[in-house]
Amino acid sequence: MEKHPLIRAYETFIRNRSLNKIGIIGQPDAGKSALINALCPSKAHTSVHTDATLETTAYPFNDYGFLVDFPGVGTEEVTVQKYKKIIQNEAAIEHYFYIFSSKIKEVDIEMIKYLSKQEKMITFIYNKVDALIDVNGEDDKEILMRDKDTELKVTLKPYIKTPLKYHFTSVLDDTGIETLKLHIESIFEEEQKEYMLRYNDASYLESYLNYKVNSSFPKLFTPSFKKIVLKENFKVIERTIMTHFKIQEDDIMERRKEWIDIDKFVREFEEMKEKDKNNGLSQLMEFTKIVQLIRTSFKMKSINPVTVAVSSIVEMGLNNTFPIFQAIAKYVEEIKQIAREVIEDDQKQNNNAQ
Ligand SMILES: Nc1nc2c(ncn2[C@@H]2O[C@H](COP(=O)(O)OP(=O)(O)OP(=O)(O)O)[C@@H](O)[C@H]2O)c(=O)[nH]1
Ligand SMILES: [Mg+2]
Repeated sequence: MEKHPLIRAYETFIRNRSLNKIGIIGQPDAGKSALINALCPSKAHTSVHTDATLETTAYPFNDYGFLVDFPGVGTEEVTVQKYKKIIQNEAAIEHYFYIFSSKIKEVDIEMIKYLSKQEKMITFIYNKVDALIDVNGEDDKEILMRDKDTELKVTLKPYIKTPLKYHFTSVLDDTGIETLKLHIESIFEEEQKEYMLRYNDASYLESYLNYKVNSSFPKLFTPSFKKIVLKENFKVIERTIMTHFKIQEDDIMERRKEWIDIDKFVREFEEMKEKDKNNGLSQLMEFTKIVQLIRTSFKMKSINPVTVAVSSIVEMGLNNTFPIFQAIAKYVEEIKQIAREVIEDDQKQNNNAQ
């Protein structure tokens, strides 16, 4: 069955808030980009030094996870200070792969200390293991790899609590690539669970719906709003709000068994006002009340856009606009409630399917 457009929009909202990225960081020329090429279906830029990676780029690993290519640590182009900024900008990345292909340097230690202080998880990878050769011509891979692990332990033990062990890889002869893929999949699987938790979390749903209410304001109070109000052409407003929330006619009919009408709300609020006539509002009072109503209904922090929108209407000499604004606010509330029900139904279905 085709997914409801509202459900798809909500999924994107949740996905954009998930942390399913792994940062690929490490020594210059260590083969970070080459590893990404070996792991991801799309291609990263590998270098012959001239096109070294200088910014971060995210490459999709699968449907819900990205590998992010970082520049090499300790080059003239990117200072350590600049590097820390790049990491700060990528605050959503919680997991880093630190790629080595030679001796551990001071800058590596500084960056690793920094990452660990930011509470990032780090996996240590030693790439180009095919080229691992001892200065004495010693060629026993097992011994050379053990020595590398020892260097890692001894150097980083003061700063890192997690077990210090390299994952050895070679892009050239495919060593360790498949197991690295499995490792990445297991990290993203955790993320997928997190995603489901967030998807079903009432507070995420609330913040999504509030965001929709909030962002509907500029769509409603456009220059043509005056004309619409003058002609009492409320169908246009209904359409705008429904489209904005991605609510379809069927959603309303199935859940309410009748059409929701701004027109009807206006009449209701007018009647209420009529009964209240004795404490008759002055035009200024009405203006203030409208501004207040819009601010609270649309959760507007700044009063400016509201006053601009409202004053242009009141300037038209339109008295008695308060019921119209009340009716629109009520309509937005109703559509928001239907959107909530559509998403909650999907959450229930997901839970039953599990
Ligand atoms: N022998 C060998 N060479 C490799 C391996 N992986 C990458 N290379 C080579 O190393 C060079 C650098 O690779 P890149 O992937 O550009 O390295 P990088 O870490 O992204 O480099 P920067 O972005 O400049 O920091 C290229 O010439 C690759 O072909 C490997 O496993 N073994
Ligand atoms: Mg690179």
